[in-house]
Amino acid sequence: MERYFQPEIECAPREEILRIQNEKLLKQVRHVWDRVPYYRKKMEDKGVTPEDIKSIEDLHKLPFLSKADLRDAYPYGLLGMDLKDCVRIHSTSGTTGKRVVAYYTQHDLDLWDDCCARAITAAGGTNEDVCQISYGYGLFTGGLGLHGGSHKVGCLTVPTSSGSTDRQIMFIQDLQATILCCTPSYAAFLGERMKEMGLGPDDIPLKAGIFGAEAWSEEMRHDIEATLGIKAFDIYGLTELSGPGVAFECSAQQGMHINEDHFIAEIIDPDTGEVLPEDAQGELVFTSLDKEAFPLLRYRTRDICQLTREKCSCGRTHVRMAKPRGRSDDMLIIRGVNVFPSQIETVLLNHGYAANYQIIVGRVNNTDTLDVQVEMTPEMFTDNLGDVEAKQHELMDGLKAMLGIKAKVSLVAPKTIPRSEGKAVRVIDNRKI
Ligand code: DLL
Repeated sequence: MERYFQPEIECAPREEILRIQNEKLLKQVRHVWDRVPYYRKKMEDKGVTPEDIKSIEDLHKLPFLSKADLRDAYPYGLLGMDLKDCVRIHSTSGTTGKRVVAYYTQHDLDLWDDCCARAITAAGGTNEDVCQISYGYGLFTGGLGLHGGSHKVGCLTVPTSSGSTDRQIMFIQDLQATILCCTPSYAAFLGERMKEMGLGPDDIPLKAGIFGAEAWSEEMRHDIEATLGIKAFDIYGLTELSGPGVAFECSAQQGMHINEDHFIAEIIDPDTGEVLPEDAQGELVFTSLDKEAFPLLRYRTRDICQLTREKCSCGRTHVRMAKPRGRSDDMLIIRGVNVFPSQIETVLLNHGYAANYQIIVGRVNNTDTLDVQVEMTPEMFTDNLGDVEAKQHELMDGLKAMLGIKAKVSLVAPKTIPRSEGKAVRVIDNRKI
């Protein structure tokens, strides 16, 4: 039986969702106009005032906000409240530039917790569950976000944070954890470590996992589900919009429901900014509807995906987003061809490899090179050079068919590629150095 945390809103008729969105949008725009001079100036430059925004039909009139704006306005430039009314900050890791800092009032935290509670409930969580949070705690939003949601659901919350893998497994067993929250790459690593310890899915009580914060393929989902003996649910979010829980998967596992009473989603052409039909593939843009401290209108996520409004068997009525295939900034352009790391992952997992790989991009004589280092699993490990070469050629053919360009494949021994406790580092682009 499908469970909902807030059924009246999660399953509300479309007209009701639209009514809520229209009402909240007007207030949010007014709040930003009154309290955020940085964005007000953008509106003025575009010749738009709050009076021009009468419903979500007028959304397209508002200017976009980009990560560059957030960096520009760092640290306080986009604050929508007095600092004395804020109670928390979180921050992105800043791997692709200066950190972005997000602010929260108590009201913002409360709504964020609701979003995460919806996700945990959709994964089957109740107050009977023991929920182990193995996302990093701290400035990263994963740990404290799911933590707040778990409290709201009434789960017994185990705040292990990431790392100390053997201890994580001990807690899962000793405390009888039924729900695990972490990045998919860390879930895969936990499974790998369990195997080494001689533990199988029947040795642990887990029944569900809530995995997100990075792109992961369907093939990886199947692997994790089999190794841990669970149903694995995807969860999406970004620091700028609060953190995890902007969208989450239900039992249908056919895309993630976007919490439309808190966020409006649009799909745009990343090159021209033109609004595309929702079911077209493009860049996801979000407008927050009820944030106080860090309201963002038309924020460009750089995540590439598409939306569907097809009826979902779970009964929820909120629009669903497909798994993002990665950020537009993750997309590699190799010899003029667009390559997403997730495409490479799909080929590797389809050929029986685990998601332990690294993509190394370089440039030799003005030509891009693509080298995929893939770990052999312990079962397939061999030092017979002929066998290794045959396996490499098989993968090279698979990659050529998927990407349309040639990649070099180097098979390496098990456990030589570094494991990640948080978001995995898949790409090393030496062209940028
Ligand atoms: O990763 C928030 C989060 C924590 C989401 C825990 C889910 C679970 P950031 O560090 O700001 O926030 O990174 C946000 O990560 O724009 C996407 O590119 C990517 N991302 C997040 N969730 C998914 C997902 C957190 N389920 C950026 N699938 C986003 C694919 C994801 N990519």
